[in-house]
Amino acid sequence: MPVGPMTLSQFILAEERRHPGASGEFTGLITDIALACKIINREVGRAGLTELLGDAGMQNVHGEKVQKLDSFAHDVVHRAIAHAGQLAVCASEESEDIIPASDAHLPGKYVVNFDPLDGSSNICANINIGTIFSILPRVTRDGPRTVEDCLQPGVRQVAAGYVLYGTSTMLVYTTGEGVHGFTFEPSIGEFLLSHPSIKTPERGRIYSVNEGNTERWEESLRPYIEWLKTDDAADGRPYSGRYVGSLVADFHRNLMYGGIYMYPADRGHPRGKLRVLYECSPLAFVAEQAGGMASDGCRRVMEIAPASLHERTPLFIGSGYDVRTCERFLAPA
Ligand code: P6P
Repeated sequence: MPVGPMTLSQFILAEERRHPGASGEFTGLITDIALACKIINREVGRAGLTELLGDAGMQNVHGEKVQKLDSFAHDVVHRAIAHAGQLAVCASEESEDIIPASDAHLPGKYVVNFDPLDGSSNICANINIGTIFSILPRVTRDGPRTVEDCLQPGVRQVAAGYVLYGTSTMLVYTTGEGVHGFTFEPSIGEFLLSHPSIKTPERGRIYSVNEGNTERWEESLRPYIEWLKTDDAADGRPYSGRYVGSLVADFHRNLMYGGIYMYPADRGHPRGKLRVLYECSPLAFVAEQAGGMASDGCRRVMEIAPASLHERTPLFIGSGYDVRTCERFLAPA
């Protein structure tokens, strides 16, 4: 009887065994994040039925006010990662400040920056949304955990990834040794290895950007977008425009097919819209590990050390050829 594909837990344990010094704390943390995403997946899949859209204004069985899906997802992830001692401190898109691990046990050695439910405004249209996570080592020694533990450049990440809630729910992550995709099998409640060693095409034929903002962009971006749309069959252009408006969905499609996702600075978003710590850095780690690139227009996103938790950056991410070409158009003449 074939055993079937490897589960996420089996894969992570096999990875742990390849690192003799591993304490198992990291394994526990990734497993806890996956558990949280299974719970979020269940609620996202039934949101239209259980009034989780917006503030339902009703109480659940515990007498608690039923929360918006974003804060629900935040609570689920925080509860899952903060319970067992691997966590020192975390930061969330849903929390203004850092959330130190409780003093109930010795603080762990890991930091988690996460976006509990990115693109949740799309849930009412049944469009794919996602959870994004970034895991880093604690930098403060003993004593209180501080915001410095969270404010680290992407090159310091020990792991990063996302869960895409959609037609099938997938967990995609990297620890710096390639990118691996797991598809959720609800009948057994497990993420199963379905996409080992994901590599993104060196060049794609898809570009993803909100062209409704064209008039607000810096001048140098428009020639690049026009270049992408020029009919030059010998060079594989025009590219196809694909923009879901849900970062994880757009990123994952381009990761698999090749292409470039852009959220540039514009008059409405002078530093871009997407946040460094829990959107751009983790996806940049995945993109680079899959053979792609992630730039703010002129430098690696992974080298950005944000000065504040919710700092934003312009983001150009995807196939190496496409990101490099975009940078050439954006470079000062
Ligand atoms: P716009 C969702 O709000 C989000 O953060 C990303 O998921 C998405 O890619 C982007 O914003 C869409 O922004 O301004 O194009 O609607």
